[in-house]
Amino acid sequence: MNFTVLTIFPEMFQLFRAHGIIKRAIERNKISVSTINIRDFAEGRHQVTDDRPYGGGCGMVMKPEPLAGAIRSAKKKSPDSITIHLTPQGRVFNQKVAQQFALYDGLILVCGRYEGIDERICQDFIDDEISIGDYVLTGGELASMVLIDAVARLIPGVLGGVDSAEKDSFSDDLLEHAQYTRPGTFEDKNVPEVLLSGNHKKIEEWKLETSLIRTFLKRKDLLKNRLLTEQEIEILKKWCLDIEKIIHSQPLRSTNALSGSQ
Ligand code: 4FL
Repeated sequence: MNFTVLTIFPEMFQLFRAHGIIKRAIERNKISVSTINIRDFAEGRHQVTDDRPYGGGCGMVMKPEPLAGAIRSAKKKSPDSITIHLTPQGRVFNQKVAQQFALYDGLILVCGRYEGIDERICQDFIDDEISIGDYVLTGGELASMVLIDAVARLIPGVLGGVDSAEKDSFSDDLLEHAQYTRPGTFEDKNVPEVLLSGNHKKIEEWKLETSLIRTFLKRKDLLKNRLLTEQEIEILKKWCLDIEKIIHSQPLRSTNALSGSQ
């Protein structure tokens, strides 16, 4: 996968490339992360990349000519890529979108600064618009790093383990189960006994149950979107029964509305 970033701040990507899994993936030729400086395609002694908006208003708009030059140059180098503009107006990025992008040969990521980019670029040069969330940044650079990071780890061979990416939160709409490491006791709190039992069937059941309960408590919206397995339905039914038992063990009280609240 070739990521080509179009930006007026290519230096921002140096640290991103230089660490961890992204660095290793580049070294192993699983991905490339290159930058094109939009300013290199700007004319004149000052190589200006922005200008005042037609119709007035505050802020500056990125000029179309340097962007067009930079996008054409990127497409020449990576012809089977799609061109994505990072913008708050795009569809919101998530794991599903990341999985779709991971299937392409290359992604050309256009990072806007100022108040945005000239509309004619959006219409004629951009294939897709992506937002990483409903907030405004000072530019698209951090958004494109988020996108690259999420997509890169889905490329075969980028992560260590064979199935590390498939087991993620979100890839099946369930949050990860709780995690523990040594020591067995930390500040008077113990690791759950089942994890020390060596009983792999029990451990897998515990992992599924903690995944479900965390998703239920923290992200009910994810559970509603999910086709539950039979085992998951059994776990949820068991909770229902446990809760009903608690309710039914309560002493009877009057149903008279007048005596209720006081
Ligand atoms: C891009 C915000 C993607 C959220 C300013 C320029 C942005 C953004 N997702 N803010 N680009």
